[in-house]
Amino acid sequence: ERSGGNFSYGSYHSLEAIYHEMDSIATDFPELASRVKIGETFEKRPMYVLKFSTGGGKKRPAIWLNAGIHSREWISQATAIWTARKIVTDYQKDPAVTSILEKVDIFLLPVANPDGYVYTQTQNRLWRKTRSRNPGSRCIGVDPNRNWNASFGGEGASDNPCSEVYHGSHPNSEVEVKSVVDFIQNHGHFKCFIDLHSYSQLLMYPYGYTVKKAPDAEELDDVARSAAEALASHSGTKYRVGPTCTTVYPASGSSIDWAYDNGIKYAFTFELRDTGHYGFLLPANQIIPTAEETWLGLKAIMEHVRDN
Ligand code: ING
Ligand code: ZN
Repeated sequence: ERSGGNFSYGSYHSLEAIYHEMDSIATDFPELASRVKIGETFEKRPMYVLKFSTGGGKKRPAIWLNAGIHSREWISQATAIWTARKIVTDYQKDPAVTSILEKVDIFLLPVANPDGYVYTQTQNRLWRKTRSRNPGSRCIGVDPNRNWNASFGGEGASDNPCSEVYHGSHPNSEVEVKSVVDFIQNHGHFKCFIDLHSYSQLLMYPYGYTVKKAPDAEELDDVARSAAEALASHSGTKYRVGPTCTTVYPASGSSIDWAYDNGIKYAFTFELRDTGHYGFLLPANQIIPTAEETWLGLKAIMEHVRDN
């Protein structure tokens, strides 16, 4: 079972500690979990995903769980690593987890923006973007949730490198985004992409780049509503549900719009706790309650993916 067991899930951790815990999970459950390097960041840090799979050779349909694309949204990375431990401990105990993993593989990227995450821990707690250099500007970084090839450069993104929503020089200019895109495209069987952000308590689906309804909007709305209901059943936390564009604001070049337009129908973004009292600075004593309730929402989505 657990070898180390000294990682405290109710605390925020350094990148190094999160990477070490990912390694421990893979070591504790070698037949279920493995740590895979998918690339390197601008500052040459490794990017690691945890792969959960019960199937041998043949490629199963897969679910991508993305977290921490915006570095300051610490509840996202913390929820993701808790979720990793939850998956391995509940496999063969929770029939839902067991049946999901009989049919699909899960890939979890807990820190999608490692350079930014380190920067929030050492220099500026509220840093959102990557840490890449922008030629011709003194400002640093690109918004990695405006950098995907989905109506790139459209509404809700900025061409000013000093903006918090700077889209970058071209789609996938950020190596952190490109690494995920390449991995997903090379794999070829992803049918679900979930991105964890904070804050606002929202569960959204495409589109962000247009007010046009996605072809699958009705199904996605149904799935999101049942996920939000499952989430609320834990302790009453209320989520609003809807398409990104009209639920928060227009935003082009986002991860879930790219996923959806590239054949990954079940594309969702969670905006986790809270609604603004603490905002990005959510106290650590809310990590486990947030992760527990979010897990119920994630499971509802993954069960739908399993069956469809
Ligand atoms: N919010 C998201 C952002 O990237 C979002 C909202 C979700 C936009 C999905 C586009 C697609 O701005 C936060 N808090 O980052
Ligand atoms: Zn975000």
